[in-house]
Formats: sequence, structure tokens, C-alpha cells
Amino acid sequence: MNPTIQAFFDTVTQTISYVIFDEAGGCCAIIDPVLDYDPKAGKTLTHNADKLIAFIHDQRLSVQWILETHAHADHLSSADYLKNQLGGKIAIGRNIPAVQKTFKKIFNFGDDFIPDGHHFDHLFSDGESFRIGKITAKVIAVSGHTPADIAYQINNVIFVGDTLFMPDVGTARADFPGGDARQLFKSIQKILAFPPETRLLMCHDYPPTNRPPEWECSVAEQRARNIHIHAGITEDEFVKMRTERDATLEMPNLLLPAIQINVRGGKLPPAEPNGVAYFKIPINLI
Ligand SMILES: N[C@@H](CCC(=O)N[C@@H](CS)C(=O)NCC(=O)O)C(=O)O
Ligand SMILES: [Fe+2]
Repeated sequence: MNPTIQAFFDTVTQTISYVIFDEAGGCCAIIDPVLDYDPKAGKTLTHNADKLIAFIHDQRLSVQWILETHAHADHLSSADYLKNQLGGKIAIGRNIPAVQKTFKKIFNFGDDFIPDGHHFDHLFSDGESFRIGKITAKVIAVSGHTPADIAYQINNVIFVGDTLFMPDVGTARADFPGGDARQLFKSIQKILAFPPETRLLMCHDYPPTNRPPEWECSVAEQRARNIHIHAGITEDEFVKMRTERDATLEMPNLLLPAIQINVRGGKLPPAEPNGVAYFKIPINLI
């Protein structure tokens, strides 16, 4: 069965979250939900998440899955908040322990942080199939942006996560700890090997000033117009381009708080004895 897809664009982090469902009154999955964060006040807010909840209630959907394409570095995940409100299982890619180990070291998390992926309800393997009500979905490993990125395929639709962006924006960066431009190139080739009419749904859009945010295009459009993946580009050429471009990019505004929540399945760090949770900031490390 083909899913109905509802997209939600967060203007602050330029993230697209999705609710996909089989039919009104049926079952749904949420992909890459955002938790709003005001870094000046150290305050989390749920405006974006509550929009998803309102839609899900309106359509009378029952949530089976809360799906992450990866441990995001640019926004906090509202997966845990949504699970508490709506139920569903939080899932991410099988390689998430590699990401957790990297950041455990960077943030010097204590011994109580065990980097084995148990913070999530399910870890997806490459090629694994699962159901969302009457819909069958399949996982495609697309590491590179991080070592644990996955995409979700449902018939002729692929939620590509951070691999390809809209053709005039290009591709995801590969310079976060554990990122790998060579691997990203291979993952992008996997997506571009699908039939030309395959619909690709993005995780972000960073639109140039001449157009509003967009999040869907076809494999054919990517092949014809992606500014980073022109016809005939070799892996080495891509790696050179990506590495040079990454050297010019600043770290995302919310990298440090986002990672500390996102490697914990959307949960805050454990509260200190005074009942307050804190984020850490490593100095001169990243
Ligand atoms: N300015 C944004 C940058 C976010 C960012 O780095 N996005 C990643 C995906 S998580 C990316 O691949 N960006 C590609 C690029 O900026 O070229 C922020 O501060 O949040
Ligand atoms: Fe990302």
C-alpha cells in the first residue's frame, strides 16, 4: 500500500519531519521529529512536536514508530516527548553505538552512559523490512554523513535523511565526528540506482534566496541537476569537493545540545542531585 505523507517544515533548523500513514483512523510512523530549543534560556519547547500531535489526533492515527534517519547534529529530537504523548517505538540505525561511543568520549559521559544502543526501542539493519499498519517499509543503510545514517523506503518513495538535498543545494556534509565523504558518495550512488521516477523526500532544505523551502524531487531530477553529483563525477572528485566545502562550514548552532539528547533517544541527560539536567560544552575539542 502507498502511504499518505504529511510534511512539517521547521523554519528554525530547516528540518522536514514527516507523518506517514496508511489511512485516516489507521497506523502511522513519524520521521525525524524536532524538539524546539532556545539556547539563550536553555529551554526546550514543543511547538513543532505539538503540530504533529494535533495532526495525528485529527487523523485518528495510532503511532507505531518514531523513526530517526540518524542522530541529528543540528536539532534536538522530540522522539521521547512524542513517545510519552502518543506511544510508538523509537528506532534508528544499527550502527548508532559507533556514534554513541564517539560522543561519549567527546562529552566525557560517565560510566552510566552505556553506548550499546539501548536508549532506542529498535535498531534497524540494512535491508530490514517492517510494517506501518498496511504499509511495508524497508531500511537502506546510507552512512557517510554519520556512521549510522539510514533511509526508509516505501514502494517508490525514499526518505533519504542527510545524503542528498534538493538539486540546487547538493549533498550533506561529512565532517562531523565519524563522518566519511567516501562512504557518503557510495550511499548516494545507492539511492541514485533506484528507478528515475522514484520520489526522494529530504530531511533538510537550505534554499537559495530565489525559492521557498522544498523537500521532494525524483531520482531523475537529482541525476540531471544535483550541483554536487554531476554526471560522471568520480568518487575522488566528490571527496575532494566535499572535504573542501566542509572545511568552510561552521558547526551547526545546536550541535552541542542536540547530540547530548539525540544519542539518548531524545531523553535529557540525567538530572543532577538538585533535580536539574545540564548540557556540557567541551572547550577547544571540536
Ligand atoms: N546553519 C545550519 C547548518 C546545519 C548543518 O550543518 N546541516 C547539515 C545536516 S545536519 C548539512 O549537511 N549541511 C550541509 C551544508 O550546510 O552544506 C545550522 O546551524 O543548523
Ligand atoms: Fe544531519
